[in-house]
Amino acid sequence: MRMFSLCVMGTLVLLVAGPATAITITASDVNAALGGGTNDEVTLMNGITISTGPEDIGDLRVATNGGLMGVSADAGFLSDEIDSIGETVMVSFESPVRVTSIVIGLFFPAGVQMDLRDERGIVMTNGSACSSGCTFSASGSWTGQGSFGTSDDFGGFGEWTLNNPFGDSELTEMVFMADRIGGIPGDSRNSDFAIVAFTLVPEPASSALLGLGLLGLAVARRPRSRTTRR
Ligand SMILES: [Ca+2]
Ligand SMILES: [Ca+2]
Repeated sequence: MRMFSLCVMGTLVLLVAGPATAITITASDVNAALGGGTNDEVTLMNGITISTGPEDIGDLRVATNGGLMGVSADAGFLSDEIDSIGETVMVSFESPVRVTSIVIGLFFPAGVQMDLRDERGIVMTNGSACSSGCTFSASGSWTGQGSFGTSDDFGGFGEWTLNNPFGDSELTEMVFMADRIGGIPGDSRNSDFAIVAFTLVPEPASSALLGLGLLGLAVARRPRSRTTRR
C-alpha cells in the first residue's frame, strides 16, 4: 500500500510539473459518475462538477438516442434532452479553464425528427466571451467565437461541434439551456438538445493548483497508524 501511495504521489508531482493537457469529458463519463441513475449534481475527476444549474428543474440523466449518448435533464417533454421549459445543465470547474470544444446532440434543423423549427440553444459562461449568452442554432449559426458545424448530415442524430467556442477566455462555469423559440415552453419540436462531450485545457496556474490539491488528497489518504489494530 505504501509503495502504491508513493507511486501515486510521484505521478502527481509529475502532473504538477508537466504542461497542461486537454481533458475530454464524455456523456459516458457522466453516466459512470451517476452510476447509470439520476441526480441533481455529480462530481467528476479533476474537480469538474455537473449539475442541473440554478433552475434545478429535473435531475441529470444520461440517455442514448440513435446511438448517441448525451447528458440531459429528465423533466419536461423529453427526459433525454435539455428542454425549453427552463431546464439548465451547468458545468463548473474548480479552477479556470479554456474550453476548446463542445459536442451537442439531438439538435435538428426544421423538418428533421419532427422539429418544426431550427432548434436553438444558449450557453452562458462566467468568462467574458458569452457572459450574456451565446446562441447556437441548427441552421449552423453561432454567435460566439471559433467554428460550429456538423459532419454527419444528421445521420448521427444531430451531432454538432463547437470548436474553440470562447476563444482564449478563461472560465469556471458554462450553463446550457434550450431557447424558447416562439415562446412555446415544453414543445419537443421547439428547441432541445443533449451534451455529448466537451474538451478543456486547464490554465497553467490552475493546473499546478489542481495537482497540488490532488497531492494533498493523496497524502490525506495515506494509511493511518496501525497502533489501533488488534
Ligand atoms: Ca428534459
Ligand atoms: Ca432536439
